[in-house]
Amino acid sequence: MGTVYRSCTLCEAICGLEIKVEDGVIKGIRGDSADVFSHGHICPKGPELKAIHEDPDRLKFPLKRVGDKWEQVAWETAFSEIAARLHVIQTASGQDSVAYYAGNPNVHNYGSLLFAPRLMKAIKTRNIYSATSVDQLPHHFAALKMFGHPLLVPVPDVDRTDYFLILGANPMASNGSMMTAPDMRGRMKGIQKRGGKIVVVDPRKTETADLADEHVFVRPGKDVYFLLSILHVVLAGEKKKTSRLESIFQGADFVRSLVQDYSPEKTQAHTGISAETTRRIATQFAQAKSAVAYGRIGVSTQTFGGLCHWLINVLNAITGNLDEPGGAMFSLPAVDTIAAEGKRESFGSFDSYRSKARNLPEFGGELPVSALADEILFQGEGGVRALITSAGNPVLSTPNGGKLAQALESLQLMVSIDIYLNETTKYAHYILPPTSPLEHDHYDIVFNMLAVRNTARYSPPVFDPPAGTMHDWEIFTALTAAMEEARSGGAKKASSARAKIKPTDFLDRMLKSGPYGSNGLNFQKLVENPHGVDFGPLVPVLPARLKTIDGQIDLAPDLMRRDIERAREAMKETPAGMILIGRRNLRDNNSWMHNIPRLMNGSPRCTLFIHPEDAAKFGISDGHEAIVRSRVGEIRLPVEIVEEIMPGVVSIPHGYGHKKSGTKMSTAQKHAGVSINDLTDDSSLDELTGNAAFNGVPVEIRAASVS
Ligand SMILES: Nc1nc2c(c(=O)[nH]1)N[C@H]1C(S)=C(S)[C@@H](COP(=O)(O)OP(=O)(O)OC[C@H]3O[C@@H](n4cnc5c(=O)[nH]c(N)nc54)[C@H](O)[C@@H]3O)O[C@H]1N2
Ligand SMILES: Nc1nc2c(c(=O)[nH]1)N[C@H]1C(S)=C(S)[C@@H](COP(=O)(O)OP(=O)(O)OC[C@H]3O[C@@H](n4cnc5c(=O)[nH]c(N)nc54)[C@H](O)[C@@H]3O)O[C@H]1N2
Ligand code: SF4
Ligand SMILES: [Mo]
Repeated sequence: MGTVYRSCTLCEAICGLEIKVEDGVIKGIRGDSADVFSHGHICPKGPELKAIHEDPDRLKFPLKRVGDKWEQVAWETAFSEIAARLHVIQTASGQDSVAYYAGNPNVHNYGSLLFAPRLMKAIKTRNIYSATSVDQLPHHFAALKMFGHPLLVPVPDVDRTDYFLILGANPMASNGSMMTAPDMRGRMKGIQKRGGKIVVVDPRKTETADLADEHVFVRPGKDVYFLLSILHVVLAGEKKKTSRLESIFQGADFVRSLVQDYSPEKTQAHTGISAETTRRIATQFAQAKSAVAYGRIGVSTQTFGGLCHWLINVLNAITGNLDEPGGAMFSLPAVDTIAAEGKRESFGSFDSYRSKARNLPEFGGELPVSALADEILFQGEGGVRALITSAGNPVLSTPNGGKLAQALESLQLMVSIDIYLNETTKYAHYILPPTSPLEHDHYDIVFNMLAVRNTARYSPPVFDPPAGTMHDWEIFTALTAAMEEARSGGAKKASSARAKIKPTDFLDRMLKSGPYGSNGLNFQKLVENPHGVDFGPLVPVLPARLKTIDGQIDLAPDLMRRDIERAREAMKETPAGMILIGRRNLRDNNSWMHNIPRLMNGSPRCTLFIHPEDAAKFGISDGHEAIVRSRVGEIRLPVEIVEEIMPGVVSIPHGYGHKKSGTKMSTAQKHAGVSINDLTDDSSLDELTGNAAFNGVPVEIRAASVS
């Protein structure tokens, strides 16, 4: 019997786990009460790492599709065949004819993060995509333009704030995002115990809104006008405090004159939020001892995502809450990739090239994944002919997934690095399955960067990898070497070219050169502290940590100044009929955990939430099915009539639609549901950042005939 302490890699909360193992079998997984950050908190998904590990449907060896059959293939054969074909395709159709898509679990896997870039470099393509452009791209965009680095993303200091304004986030379901904070329920209760206040702005009265002091319905996609009006009131009234950083703010005059046009009286018809409510929230925010505005998926994945995150940062800054305790702060992570980059002219690129078919701008070396289907379908020079996916399920997770699925069928070669045969990987010619999450080690590079407290923790593997299996990072290394060999016409031997370096070698180096290295932090120190090392609450880090060339904070970047005109124009549009938004459930994890029986019991979750007034209007009764149609598609699903959704709005969770046959997962097949992304529109983007606009999709609803 042994006990392994490690952190959970399923979501951003990085909870500490205590895993009991006997004779090579997991006997129990529970929260690690000694974890310096999560103190024993977990959610129902954490213990299911055992079920993922033991899932008979999880792939264990490489597969090759021959006709419509899957055959087992040796790793070395797969690598050399793939590399040879990629080389032929690139020789015939150019380097950019090979595309790469990285899905969400990559950021929960430090081996992938450290070794995937080597493969990118070997492939030398501009057609790189990831889940970033269906998720948090607007945060990075605002961070780059305002603070000079895409990763300088402020996080709400929830443990000290007196006023927490939440827009479009539901941490009670998601466990927090771009805000690593295990036990958000406890932390939110802490705010209220201190006498603080929580206000939630959301078109649905969510589980988080239920916990808050106030919930305000907002029309989907109209937050930008609410934020402008909040700033209107704040800048016209008295503020409790001014910012310590005011002397390095640029563009404050632009903001001041801009928001004059957006009185709450003028925007209330657009937002659905009364002028009186907006005025009260603005005044409370400005008068609070400390306050922080925080926005997530609801305001990131909509047509004004970039503007929303810019205005949220501006609000925190001008009320004196940027880089101050209780406000929007920056982490100082033990592995500090931002500081490690040193000084140079520009961090992160934008619009240095564009996608071939859609002419959409690159950000940070990536193109918007909403463009991927069109780039594959593009027949001219520069079209995508081959695709590598890693830990991604874009058929279910990107807008107009049905169109993408069709496009995938036309690829000359598709390779998927994935643990399952699913709605996306079924189109691959080769599936390369890595080891299970419990068979490799981990250090959270990404989420410590977004954490509400500075801590560090190393996760050792629970099991040795079975013979003949490979970790994600080893697959990247092997593919990289195979590509180099194919390019050199065999002169450079793949096996000898393989790097001997392991993720832990990087980790030790990064910890030593990080902010706590001089105090003795290194890999060994983390191994000796299995429950983590605590460096305390967040500390002010500006202006030192800024990466802007002039050392200033730009409150009104040029691109935002220009994009605000788009929002102004949109005020003239007549409101559409019914509007579709998304939602998450605590027991889901995007598209890929529906094969876990214990997470799937209870009533079906892939349902349409509709307000009683609307249900009556469309003649839909509870338990019946509705047909939902958008510009791009139509789906049919069961209805739940609920008061918690705003009239005029309907909601469907994403990640379902497992009947897209050819997949193996038996439990997921039973709870198949339908895909909201057969309705979301690949042509509807945040035009500023290129991020997908999942929220605010115009739809038509009708009752399905009862059979
Ligand atoms: N309508 C709508 N669509 C959305 C969203 C929404 O709110 N609404 N949210 C968006 C967001 S925020 C995100 S992040 C994306 C997610 O988009 P994706 O990342 O494309 O989708 P996931 O469902 O996370 O798929 C993860 C894949 O990784 C595989 N996998 C799991 N663990 C590992 C591993 O350790 N190694 C490897 N190699 N593979 C692994 C799984 O089998 C699965 O195929 O979805 C987006 N889509
Ligand atoms: N259980 C579970 N946890 C997860 C995931 C999961 O799939 N399941 N996915 C993980 C991932 S990849 C991510 S990125 C995070 C996301 O973390 P969150 O952003 O906290 O997740 P959501 O529950 O999608 O919350 C988005 C909220 O925005 C609201 N909303 C929709 N449209 C609008 C709008 O126009 N304006 C406003 N103000 N609100 C709007 C929705 O009603 C919803 O309540 O969750 C992570 N954690
Ligand atoms: S909250 Fe997230 S990190 Fe914590 S146990 Fe649940 S899935 Fe894992
Ligand atoms: Mo995400």
